[in-house]
Amino acid sequence: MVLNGMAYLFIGIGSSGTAILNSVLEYKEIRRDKPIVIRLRSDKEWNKSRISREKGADFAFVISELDDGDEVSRAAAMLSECGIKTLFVGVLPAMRRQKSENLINAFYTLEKLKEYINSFIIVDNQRIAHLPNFERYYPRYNRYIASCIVDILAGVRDKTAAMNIDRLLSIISFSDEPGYAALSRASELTKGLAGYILPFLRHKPLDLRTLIRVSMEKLSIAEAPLSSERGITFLRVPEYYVRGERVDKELVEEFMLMYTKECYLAVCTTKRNIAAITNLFVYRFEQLKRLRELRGLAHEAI
Ligand SMILES: Nc1nc2c(ncn2[C@@H]2O[C@H](COP(=O)(O)OP(=O)(O)OP(=O)(O)O)[C@@H](O)[C@H]2O)c(=O)[nH]1
Ligand SMILES: [Mg+2]
Repeated sequence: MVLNGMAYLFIGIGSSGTAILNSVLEYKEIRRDKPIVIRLRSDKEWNKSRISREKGADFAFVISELDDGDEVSRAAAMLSECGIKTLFVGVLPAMRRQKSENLINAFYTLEKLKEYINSFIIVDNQRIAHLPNFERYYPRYNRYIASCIVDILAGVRDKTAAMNIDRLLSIISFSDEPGYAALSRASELTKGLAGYILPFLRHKPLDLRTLIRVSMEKLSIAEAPLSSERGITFLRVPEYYVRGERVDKELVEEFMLMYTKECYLAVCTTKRNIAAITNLFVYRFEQLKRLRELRGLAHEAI
């Protein structure tokens, strides 16, 4: 179970949670961690004993639907009973072509989970709802979210990145209310095609400004304000840049402070010729129109 010194559970709930989890598991670096994988599908196979046996886990990564809160509430209660820290990703239904019952349930699920969880990473399907037949884009959206999760885990795993699970969880939650976080990511090749064929060609200089700007266009919450309470940036680059001190951390911080009041940076390496920036922007409930809208629907229905 412990391979890179990090033992964790991966729990996917509902067809969205399971699909995103499967996309994450396509990455070899994740499979190498040998996480314990539990999929709770709509057939409601409940695997209580399995969670309770995993007391040695450093943390659990739960990716779940929110439309139907029973399963996820039980999982969260069980994890909290076992004292396992939980990093939670919840899929918010789009407004379009969804029964209002599902939207209202999503609000109540978030409320119910507050008892056990104090930070939510939100994957908002409304973000892709403008596309024709947007359901067809789920696989691509899932892969995008998976790439964010993989890079966050890389930052948590890397001992030199100054980020670990406790620090991450505390940054994304507030003392007086849960934090609601959006994901965003942008990447670029650090070598052109010629660099692949001729491996001795050097990596290009990093264009961190462009990476940050592009990533800001891809927040996982619809209509999220461009200014958040806190932000964590995970920067993943080939070792060449880290070794030669070619990463301008101050520039990243300066740029991030345009979008967030407090910012944290974790730099780690990748074996691929890719530079990627993954951000977690943390908001309070009232700052997010999408959450206020769901609450409005829930209150109207009473
Ligand atoms: N992002 C994303 N959303 C999905 C995916 N599959 C379903 N959804 C949507 O996510 C929300 C959460 O629902 P889920 O319970 O995961 O999916 P579901 O279609 O209700 O399926 P079951 O409950 O498992 O029968 C719903 O609004 C679904 O339309 C997916 O692969 N990716
Ligand atoms: Mg469902």
